[in-house]
Formats: sequence, structure tokens, C-alpha cells
Amino acid sequence: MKKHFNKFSSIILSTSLAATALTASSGELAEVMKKRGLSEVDVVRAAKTYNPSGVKDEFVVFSSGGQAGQMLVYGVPSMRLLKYIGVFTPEPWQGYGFDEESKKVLRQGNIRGREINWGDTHHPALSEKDGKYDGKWLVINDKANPRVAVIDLEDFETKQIVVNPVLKSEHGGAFFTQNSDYIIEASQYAAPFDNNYHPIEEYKETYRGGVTLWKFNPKIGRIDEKNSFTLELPPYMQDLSDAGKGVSDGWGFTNSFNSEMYTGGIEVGMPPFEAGCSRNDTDFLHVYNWKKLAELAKDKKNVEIINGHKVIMMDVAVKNNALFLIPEPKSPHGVDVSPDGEYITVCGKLDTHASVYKWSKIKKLIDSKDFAGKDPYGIPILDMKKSLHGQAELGLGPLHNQYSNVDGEIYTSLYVDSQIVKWNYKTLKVLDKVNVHYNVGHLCGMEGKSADPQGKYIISLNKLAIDRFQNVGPLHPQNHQLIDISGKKMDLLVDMPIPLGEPHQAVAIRAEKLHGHVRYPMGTNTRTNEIHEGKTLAGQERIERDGNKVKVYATLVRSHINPERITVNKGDEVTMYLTNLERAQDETHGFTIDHYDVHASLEPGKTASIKFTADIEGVFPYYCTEFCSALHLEMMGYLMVKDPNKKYVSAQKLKMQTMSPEQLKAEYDKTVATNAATDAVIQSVVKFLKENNYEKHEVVKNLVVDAMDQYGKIAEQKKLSDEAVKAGDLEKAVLFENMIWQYMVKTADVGIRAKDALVRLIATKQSAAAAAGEKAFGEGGCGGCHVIGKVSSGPDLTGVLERHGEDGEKWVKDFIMEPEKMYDDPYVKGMIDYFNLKMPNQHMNEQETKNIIEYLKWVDENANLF
Ligand code: RUQ
Ligand code: CUA
Repeated sequence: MKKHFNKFSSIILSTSLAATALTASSGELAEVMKKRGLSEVDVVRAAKTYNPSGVKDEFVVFSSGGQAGQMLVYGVPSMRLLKYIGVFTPEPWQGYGFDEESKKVLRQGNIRGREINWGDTHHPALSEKDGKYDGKWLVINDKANPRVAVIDLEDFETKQIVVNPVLKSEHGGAFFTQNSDYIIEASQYAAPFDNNYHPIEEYKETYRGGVTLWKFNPKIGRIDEKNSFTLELPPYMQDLSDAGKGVSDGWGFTNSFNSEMYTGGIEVGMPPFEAGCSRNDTDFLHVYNWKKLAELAKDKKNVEIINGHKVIMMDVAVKNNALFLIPEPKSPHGVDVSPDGEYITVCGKLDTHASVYKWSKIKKLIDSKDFAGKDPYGIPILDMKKSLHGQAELGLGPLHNQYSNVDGEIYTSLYVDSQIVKWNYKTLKVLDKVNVHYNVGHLCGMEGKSADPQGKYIISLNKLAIDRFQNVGPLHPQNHQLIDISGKKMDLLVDMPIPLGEPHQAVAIRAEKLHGHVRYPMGTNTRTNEIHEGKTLAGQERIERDGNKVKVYATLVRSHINPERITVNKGDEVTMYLTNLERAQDETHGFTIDHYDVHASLEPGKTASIKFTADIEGVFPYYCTEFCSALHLEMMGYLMVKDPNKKYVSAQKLKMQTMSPEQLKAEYDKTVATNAATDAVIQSVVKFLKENNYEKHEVVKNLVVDAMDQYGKIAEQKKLSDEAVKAGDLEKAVLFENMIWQYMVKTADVGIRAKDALVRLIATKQSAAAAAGEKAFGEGGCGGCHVIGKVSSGPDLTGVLERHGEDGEKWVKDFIMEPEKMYDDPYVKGMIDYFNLKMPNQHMNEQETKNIIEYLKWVDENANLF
């Protein structure tokens, strides 16, 4: 009871507060309205689309990027742009086309060996389950170079491009069947299926249209090219398509605009295509049973193999009752199946009517073989009147349709009238019209072509927004206009200029259906979703050389790239594997090397590689391209490319030649001192190895042999150095001392590896939890800043559990899980100041954290070994 009372009173309280706030601001509101010349209607419209900072949209729209060959993602109702997705066109920010993994995807789109770096994207489609969007996969077609691409909606990356093996131009794709078993892609401009020359005079005999049914595996989100096939069609210039659903599931619909089979010839005095293609009063809607065709395609005797691809010829389809034609008013464009699959609406660009066909009527004619005739290729033609539910006069240039959540309600774009019309496809009554700005093409409803349309909004996709926005030169932006359709009358709310391509069609989905992930499992090749061969953890960074092939295994973590210096020979083929060790979701790093036309975007956990031939000599800085931290500018290194056939004069030598004897003496002393210090490190390692009987362990022994091999070369150099000193040539002595240092570094490198190996062999046995902890430590990127037994970019962790009093373990656990909460703790603050770095939140879960603590205990048990 008390609870209820509280809830109730808080409602009263908040409503009265809101009321006060409104009165308080209405004076200000009136002032703003006056200043900006806004009417009350404007303000209401603004309020309907305004998202306060941090508030998210209800719907997400995926729009084709038209000739830009990419996709746009934006939110509704705010019309705020969220992302571009590189699809057929390189997208440098995302590294798409600039790292090796994405290049492989882009190059899947090569046609007959030719690299193609653009696309004319038209129709995006979202994967479906029972005709409803499931938010998993997105596909889009390329009209110019017949291809279809698949985008994974977990990370919004393009994963696959398939090239149509027989079509030379396409338009009526991509459309998912209702359970995403197939993707429909229909041809546009008829052409021979083979890749040979055929004279245009043989158009009717050798030019063909077709519909390709791409087999799709919705579990892994990939098109299965081997099990896909094409249905041969007459050269009628097929146009848009749609897949049946509900009662018409299993069937496909594709219309056409050149039943005349006209072939142009303006240059020889023939009327142009536009006249010849629209002579007949009707064209043909193609109706085909793709489910039956898919069965037929499984048997070799039903298909012809053209360019390695299965094609079902028209006669086979006709013989098996799988292909029919229905006349439709001339030069139609859109064909759209209703949410239940019963009504099929076709709009004719040159006819003021929309024609609504009824599936049950069509089906009955097919079942009873009630045909009105045959076309020249022997395809049965159904009677138009007998197939029609009816026609509605809509206005000039009807193009495309979308559905709403209201039964029978349909929205159609009128290209010539520049209007959206709302009507009812069952009663055939026009209900409302709204003017849009200019030449509308497609329109986009909220899940408006699915079995479950949501209503609420329609977006009008207008072409070339003349006079609408600031003049940016003769090429105008496009204009997407958001229309509120929740009321009786449509209400145009807002304009959104689109800065690229001609975004033909867009699809919208409820935002709650999308589940993008925020990071990858460590070392993921994001284009294949497999662990990358080049996955590199902290401590595993290395440069490997095999002949003139150099492989660099590098890591990136705030705020350094490891390694920081890479020297190669001119002509070397260099591959760099880059792993982002971060797990924090805001820590994308980018990577580029000046002059080499490479770029990678490395989201947390991702491994990508760049590859280039070091064909020009010089020094090339590389750096992180994302402003990732306060020390982002320091996140850099040098690639040095030297010519092996060239002699380089040492600049150091030049400098020393001009040195005074005193300066030279100081240089010599400094070099000798550095060598002594390095030798001390080597001796301490040697001592450790001996004390712990390294020779008993074969692996360690071999490493020590290697190390001593390097060390053994020092005596010779020392002799030469001492002789030079005796002869008074300090300059020469310094060079020999430098050489000694080189050998020492190599010795120390191998020696330390021997020590690490020995530690592993003689340390106490790790518990399963400690081993898991060490793995988490490695995968989590902790090693990027903490080196056990050493102060590095962060403090040494040996003894860390004892450092914070009795409850040290809890302290460490809290700090790992939520470090930002402890930035003000005086100890932590001191560390932050000292290292100039903040311990990042690597999003370890409780179990991982516990395991890491077990690992740290194991470290402490063996502290004497580190
Ligand atoms: S269709 S012209 Cu979508 Cu209107 Cu391509
Ligand atoms: Cu990483 Cu900037």
C-alpha cells in the first residue's frame, strides 16, 4: 500500500514539476520562435523529431549509397547519420580496401579478372524469418556490375561479395525470400549469358534476361554460390522483383519494360530506346515458382552450365509449370507483395494507375491451366483481367509501394507529381496525398515491406534537392524527407540532405532488433570471424625474415605500438600483423605508414594486416590514426627502408670527425660505460641460469649456447678497440665499442629468453585458475603495460597483492574491475602521475579477475625467479 502511495505521489510531483518547467520556458520558447520565424506547427514537428542528447532513435535505416557504392545508416525520427558501410567501394576510415582482410572481400567482386572499385547500389534487404526482419544480415545489389554483397549486422562490416556469373546488368535485387533461404537478383538490360560477342541483330535469339536465386545460409550469413542458379528469361528488360510471402511463399515476381524487344539504333535513324520500349500497351509481370525451380536445379539434366553456373532454361521451367507471364500496364517499375502475400501491387511509370493483382486468382488460373496465350518463347500468359483484383488511379508516375500496420493501407511514390499517396489496396480508394519536395523515387516505411509493418513514418527518398539547401555547386545533394503517417493526414516533418550517391532504396528496422557487438574475441580476423593467423599478444611481438619476405607481428595498446622501429631492405615484401590488445569498447586504434597507401582500423580485439613492397628508400613514420588517448600523438614508430646496394656514410662519424679530443674521449667513456652496464645485466642473467642448473634443461641449454655464441664474439672486438686506443685513434675505438654493444644486445635478448624458459620449467606448478588467469592477463592486453618482474609502462606487479594492506586481494580485484572509481585514491593518483597513464578498464568479468589474482599469487610464489 505504502509503495503504491509513494509511486502515486511521485507521479504527481513529476507532472507538476514538468508543468512548472513548461511555463517557465514558454516565455523563452516564444522568444526563440519569434527570432527564428517558427510557427507552432514547426515547433511541434521539431519536437517530433528532436532527440535530446543521449537519447536514441526508435528505428534504424539502412540506405543504399547509390553510385557511391556504399551504405548509409541513420536513425528515425531524428534523421541523424550514424555510419557509412564500405561495400563495393573502398572506405578508408574503416580500413576497407586498405588492409589485407578487407581487400580480400573487395576483390571477391572482381569481374573477369578486373578490379572494380565502385558500385551502383540500389536495393538493400534485411534477412527475414517468417517474413519478419530478424536483424541479422543485410544484403545489397550493384546494378552496374551485377553483384550482391552481404553485411553482418553484428559489426556492420561487409563479409562477402558474389559476382553474377551470367548477367551483365541487373536491377531487381536484392530481395530475401521469407525465411532467407534465397536472395532474388534479376537482370535489367538483356545481354548474352556467355561472355562472347553476339550481334544486336540476333537480340531475340541470343540476348537474355534472367533471375538468379542465390542460395543463402542464414546461420553463417553467407551466399552459397555452388547451390545457386539462374532462371533464363526472355530479353524483356526485367526490372524490380519481390519475393512472395505467406500465401504466395515459394513464388517470385519480376516485371519488365521491353516486351517489344526493341533494340534502339538512334544513330542509324531508328527511334530511340525510350520510344521503342513503350510502344505496347502492356509489358509482362514474370511469375515463377522458385521453390520448384530450386528442386529442379538439383538434377543435372534440368540445367545448363554457363560460366560454371547452373542455368534453368525457359523451356524446362515451362515444362515444369514454374514460369508464367501476366500483362501489366506499360513500363512498370515497382512490384510489391502485401504483408500477407495475397496482393501484388504493380505501378506503371507511364500509367496513372496502380494495378493490384490477387494471388489466389493467379494461383487458380495456373492450377486450372487457364491461359490466354503464349509469348514467342512459349511461356504461358495469364489473362490480365482475370488476375487483377483491381486498379486505382493514383496520379502521375507511380513508382514504389510500402505498407503500414493498418490493414489494406499502402503508400505509393508519385515521381512526376512529386507526391506520396496513401490509399487502400483492398478498397482501391485514395485516402490522402502529401507533396514532397522533388522527384521522389523509392519510399521507405518502417519495416514497410516485411510481414510485420510498423506504420508511424514514411521516408520519401527524393532525387537531386534543387533549391532546398545551401548551394554547393551544380551537383545537388539528395533529400530524404520524413513523413509522420500516424494521423489521418500525412504530415511532412523534416528534410535530411544526403551527401552522396543517389540512395535508391532504404530499409528500416526497429532498433531493438539490432544487437551489434562492442568488441571482438582477441585476435579476430573480422572479415572471416576466425582467429587470425597473425594474432599477437603482448610479449609475442617480433620481426621475422625469410629471404626478402619480412613479417612483423605487432600490437597496439594505449599508447604505444610495439615494435617502434622496423628496418627493412628496399625491395622487401613487408606484412604487418596488427593486433589491438584493448578490450575497452572506446579504444579503436588506427594504423598507417606514410607513403605506402595502407590503413587499418583496429577495433578492440581485432587483428588486421597490411602488406606492401618497400619499394622506395627512406624513413617513413607510422602512427595510430585514431585520437585514442592523451598520448595518442606519441603512438608512433619508424619504418626505415635502406638500399642494400648502397654505402651509407655514418652521420655519427661525420659528427665525430669534427669533435675535439676531449669530446671524443667523453664519447668513448660513455660508450664503454653503457657496455659495462649492459654486461652487468648479462652477468646477472648468467648467474641466475647457473644457480638454477640451466644445463639440465635441453631447451634452455640450446638458448644459452646461442647467447654465448654471440657473447664469444666480443673479445675479438675488444682487442681491436684496445689497439685503437693504444694507437690514439679514439674514433675507431668508439665504433668497435658500438659493435660490442650490438653483440651484447643480441646476447641479452637470447639470454633473457633462456631465463624466461627456465623460470617456466622450475617454477611451482600453476593451478588451473592461475593458468586461466595468465591467459586472461595476456589476452586482456595487461602485458602491454605491466611486465612481471620489471617496471615498464606501468608498475611491476610482483608483490602487488601485499601492497595494499590486509585486504590486498580485494583492492586489486576492485581496481581491475572498475579502475576509474579509484583514480582519486592517493596511491593510484601517484601512479597515474608517475607513469602518465591511467589503468584502463579492460572489462574483465569477475571470473577472469579472480583467475588473474590466482596468477599473481603464482607470480609471488615464484618471485625469486622473475
Ligand atoms: S528502382 S532505378 Cu529501386 Cu526505382 Cu532502381
Ligand atoms: Cu591509438 Cu591513437
